Amino acid sequence: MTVQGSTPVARKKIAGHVGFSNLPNQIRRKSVKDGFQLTVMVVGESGLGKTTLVNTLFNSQICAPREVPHPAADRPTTVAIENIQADIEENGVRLRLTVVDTPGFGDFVNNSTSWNPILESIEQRYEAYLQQEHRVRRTKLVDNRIHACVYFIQPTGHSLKQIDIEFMRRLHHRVNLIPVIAKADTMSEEEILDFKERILSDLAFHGIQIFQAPVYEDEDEESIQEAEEIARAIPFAIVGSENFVRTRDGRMVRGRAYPWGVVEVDNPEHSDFGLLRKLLVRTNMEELREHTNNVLFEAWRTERLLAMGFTQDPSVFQEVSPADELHQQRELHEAKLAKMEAAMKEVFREKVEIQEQKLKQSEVELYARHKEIKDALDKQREDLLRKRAQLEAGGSPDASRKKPFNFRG
Ligand SMILES: Nc1nc2c(ncn2[C@@H]2O[C@H](COP(=O)(O)OP(=O)(O)OP(=O)(O)O)[C@@H](O)[C@H]2O)c(=O)[nH]1
Ligand SMILES: [Mg+2]
Repeated sequence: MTVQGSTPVARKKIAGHVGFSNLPNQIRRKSVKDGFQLTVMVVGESGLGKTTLVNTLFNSQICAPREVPHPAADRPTTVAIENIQADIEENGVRLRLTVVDTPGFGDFVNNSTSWNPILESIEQRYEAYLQQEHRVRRTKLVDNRIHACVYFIQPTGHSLKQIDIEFMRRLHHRVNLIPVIAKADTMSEEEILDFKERILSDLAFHGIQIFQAPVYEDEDEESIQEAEEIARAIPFAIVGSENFVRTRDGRMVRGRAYPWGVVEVDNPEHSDFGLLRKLLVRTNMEELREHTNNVLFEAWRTERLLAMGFTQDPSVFQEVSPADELHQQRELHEAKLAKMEAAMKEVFREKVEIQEQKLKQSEVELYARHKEIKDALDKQREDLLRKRAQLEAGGSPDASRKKPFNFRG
């Protein structure tokens, strides 16, 4: 059965019970309709076992069986970035798992730009998602973004190599980084523990952030234990194998046979492979998806829009409580009322002033008229008084000319 480019449904449990059908109900209900979808990328130096891990993850039955090459023949190397996809179904719940296999670097003398195709691929996927978001009809978004990047570290037992540091420094703010120690079967248990510590301190020293598997205290005992186990084991010590071998006690297991015994892929005592698989498809699947969408993609989008000359108004993202909004609206309304009142008062004052002016004017006119009449009356009175005085003085020169009172003729 081949999977490259196609999406066969493997209606079998991969290496026993994976457990995504046991996810909390709330998450399940949300995802059950369309199924879960997760995209994982494997990155690292050439020959560290990326392709082998992908095949181990999907189980050899899902992937195309590889021809066993002659020991003298060249090892097959991955030449292009390729998707391997499978729908896994468990108790009626679907998981569409896509693993992106990348060609290893380290083959070239100059590795300084070897991260470019990887970064480009990650950003192109963001770009494709952004374009869909910008469409008017956004009913069905196809999410091909990388939710997790499994980074392979050579089992040197020393510290991280310069190329690892350079690579992870460029990747960590674009993708959830999950560092793994490749071919852990080549190291002893103590060496692995020691190497894990050294890797973590190197990463911290260089400020490289890897995916932090959270432990939620309010979950049941078993889940907390599992989450703690996963968080403690990072960077995972990985053993991959597509082959089944017979153990000394006669079991057929996926593993690697050595003269001294068999290293079993699915045995937690031998390899952290099981924990890596649990982290990806069960315990932290939702966190990987959420962190990719809410943090990494958002940061990329902001950088992208800024580069295009858009600035974002941060106030549009501020949450407004309805009470605050009501309060603000009331204040605005009150300010508007006060302004209207002030304008009305002004109009009123102007009208009053005009009326007062008019009144004053007519008062002046009235006074002038009053004075005129008074003057005329005063004059008349004076005349009369003068005439009376003349009459009283008698013998007035014109008194004889005055007609008697009852003169009729
Ligand atoms: N000892 C050991 N060998 C492994 C392991 N995984 C893979 N190998 C062997 O390492 C060789 C390279 O494995 P690949 O999976 O082709 O490596 P790759 O990382 O895909 O390499 P490129 O495609 O060139 O980047 C093969 O011979 C595998 O059998 C492992 O966990 N332990
Ligand atoms: Mg490969």
